[in-house]
Amino acid sequence: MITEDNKERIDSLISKMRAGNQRATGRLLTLVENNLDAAAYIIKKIYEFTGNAYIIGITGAPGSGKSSLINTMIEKFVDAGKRVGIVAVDPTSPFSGGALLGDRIRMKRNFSINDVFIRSMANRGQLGGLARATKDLVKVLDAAQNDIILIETVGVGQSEVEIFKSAHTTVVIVIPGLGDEIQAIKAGIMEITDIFVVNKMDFAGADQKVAELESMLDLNEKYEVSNPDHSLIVTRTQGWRPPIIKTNAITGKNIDKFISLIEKHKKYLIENNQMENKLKIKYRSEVLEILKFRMTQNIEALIYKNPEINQYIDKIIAKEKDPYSISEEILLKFIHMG
Ligand SMILES: Nc1nc2c(ncn2[C@@H]2O[C@H](COP(=O)(O)OP(=O)(O)OP(=O)(O)O)[C@@H](O)[C@H]2O)c(=O)[nH]1
Ligand SMILES: [Mg+2]
Repeated sequence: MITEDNKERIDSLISKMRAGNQRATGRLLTLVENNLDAAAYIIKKIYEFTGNAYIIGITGAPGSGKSSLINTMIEKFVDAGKRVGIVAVDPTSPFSGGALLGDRIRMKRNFSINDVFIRSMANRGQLGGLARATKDLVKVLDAAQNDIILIETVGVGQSEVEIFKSAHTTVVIVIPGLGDEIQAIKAGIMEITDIFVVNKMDFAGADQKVAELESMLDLNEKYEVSNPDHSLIVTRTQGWRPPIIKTNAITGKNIDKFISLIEKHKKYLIENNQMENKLKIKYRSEVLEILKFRMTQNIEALIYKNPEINQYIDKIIAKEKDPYSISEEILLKFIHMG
């Protein structure tokens, strides 16, 4: 629940954010990340202002150079007169020790706070899930009039797939060496990638990595998704063969080419009327997630807080009824799906 006072405070933060105040944006992001009631209130208020940013998801194994690549991308975008927002999702992997990714996006230049806004998320325990929080943060940055939003995540697990449903272009970074890595994540990779980056091209084996990826793409003839409307897991673009680009995120080599691939992909989405498809996939799953979360909350409240439930549980203990029958009775009596 949010009080009227808090609503007023949030309304004023939204006005300030819309006028370009980045501190207000930061406070709204914190609310959206940590407080589900506030998130619902804020998203309802700002939704009409979203839909203008171009959203780019970037993933890859720990240490593959995601933050470094983002760093060079920021420079290019800012030089082109764009405002850039970044959401970095921190891995819980014990190898990373829980450090904040945002801190590791070492800026080579000092950008004006008006041009670049970075938010890192330190844990995966957000209410309603990590993907929910990430997607809502992206909406706030979108309404804050950023032209480009970059999302950094690690790996290609379920949360990442969910997050990348929000992205227009999804970039997967691999590095030379580690031949088995592609084998292991092949399935997940094929379902989300729009562009492959072979970063650390200065390392031995970059061309071999490109060849490996090309042959993986050759094997996968199906760039078509059979039923995109109902797709739960596939976020990549239909009919689009993901291009592969070698980069050096430190020297900036090939970054211009990489960015023009993103532009090419964007053009493809627009020319093939796939923007709307993306939105369908995105919002169907967002609504599903919100409903699942709300229903779970309601059911938990029923089971743990409603004393009437005791008599049902007692019947199970007394062996009068089994848990399945009791669940069906509870469903009929208390839960109205209509
Ligand atoms: N030689 C070389 N080193 C690179 C390149 N790109 C990144 N690095 C280095 O690789 C290390 C990891 O880079 P990050 O950008 O932090 O990688 P990341 O994928 O963001 O890492 P996590 O956020 O920890 O998963 C750093 O020491 C970078 O300087 C590259 O193209 N060539
Ligand atoms: Mg990083």
